[in-house]
Amino acid sequence: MLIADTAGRLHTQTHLMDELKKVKRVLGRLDATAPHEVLLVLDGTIGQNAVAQAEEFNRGLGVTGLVITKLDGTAKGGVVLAIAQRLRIPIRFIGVGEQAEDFGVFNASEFVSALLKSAPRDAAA
Ligand SMILES: Nc1nc2c(ncn2[C@@H]2O[C@H](COP(=O)(O)OP(=O)(O)OP(=O)(O)O)[C@@H](O)[C@H]2O)c(=O)[nH]1
Ligand SMILES: [Mg+2]
Repeated sequence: MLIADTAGRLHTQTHLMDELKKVKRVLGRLDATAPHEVLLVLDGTIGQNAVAQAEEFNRGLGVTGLVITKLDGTAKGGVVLAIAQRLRIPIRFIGVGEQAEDFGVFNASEFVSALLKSAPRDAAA
């Protein structure tokens, strides 16, 4: 198995986006079915901006899965819901801390339970 981990970039950096497209093209030349997965890693702390970024990367590269990191230390876990609704790209992995055990396969029902448990109680209730 080959994992090609690229350096981070913004979708507005045209030359770096072209570089990514080239990586994909070259892999496709070696094996017409490659790459078998194109994962986009998004920082969960950027909130709704993550949706816009994912849309742009998807347009240019055809993203097949998402990894959302830094869901610890942020109340913006709701971005996961926006991504699921708007993009329809599966979330494969999430990160909730800096240790290896804080990284794992995304489980939608576990995530929703945790999100509801951590939601602040309605002050009027
Ligand atoms: N709190 C927290 N920190 C994280 C999480 N994921 C990554 N980090 C930290 O964020 C920093 C950057 O992580 P990297 O894995 O180097 O990020 P990257 O996207 O590969 O960065 P580049 O390759 O430079 O583009 C490190 O200090 C990580 O420990 C997470 O889920 N939670
Ligand atoms: Mg890196």
